[in-house]
Amino acid sequence: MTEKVYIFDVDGTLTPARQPATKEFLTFFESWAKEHTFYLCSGSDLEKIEEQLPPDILNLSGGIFACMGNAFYKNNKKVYQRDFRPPLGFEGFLKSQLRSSDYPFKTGNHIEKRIGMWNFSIVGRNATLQERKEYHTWDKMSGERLGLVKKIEQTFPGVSAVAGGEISLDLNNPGQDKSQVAEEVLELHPDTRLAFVGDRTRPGGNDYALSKKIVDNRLGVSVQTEGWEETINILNILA
Ligand code: M1P
Repeated sequence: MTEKVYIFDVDGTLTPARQPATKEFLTFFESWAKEHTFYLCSGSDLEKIEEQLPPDILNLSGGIFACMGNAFYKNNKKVYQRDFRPPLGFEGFLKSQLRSSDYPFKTGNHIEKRIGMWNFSIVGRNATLQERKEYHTWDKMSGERLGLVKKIEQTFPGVSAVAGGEISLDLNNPGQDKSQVAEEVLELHPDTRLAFVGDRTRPGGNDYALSKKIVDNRLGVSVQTEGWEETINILNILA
């Protein structure tokens, strides 16, 4: 039988958004991970992934694709990194969007420069869990982030924007998104089928590009999850 290699998004898939994995999930996943080949693929940087998943899980993975696949770590070493080339005037544009936003409450750390991507948040990455929840609710009503995605892509064709998690946008050069992870994993495991699980696999989400690549190119399956509880059910079915 052809080997199956799993790829997991982290926030909203293995853990609650921006929080550590729950005890219940770890109890299940620690034994699952010993019997399967898997990689992690997050919009976050390695530092944040390490806050959310314990070292034994990270060490059992084949590797960690951080920053939308723009940095890859294996055996505690960085294997590669790809850089983001922002167009002229891009940072100024983001700052002007921040000033003109109708959302009144700003917490600081609005443009986080990561390897191969920037993360932009109107409420700011210093938001507490409560502040994050409030912005997320407001954003769902106002459609602010989706409006920003359109504006950015119209003004700067050299930038791709997705409303990744709850409060921010992930920004990168076209193609330097999670879709690049499919090729990287297949290079390490030729002749395998991929099984991707993510919570933002629909258009506009930051798992969409990878999900689409797997489905369009018949590389395996892509499954949408609504959270870590459902991920456990999915893995019990896919096994
Ligand atoms: O992994 C999902 C997303 O998690 C965070 O999003 P937010 O803070 O908006 O909930 C960010 O780290 C983002 O880059 C990432 O894609």
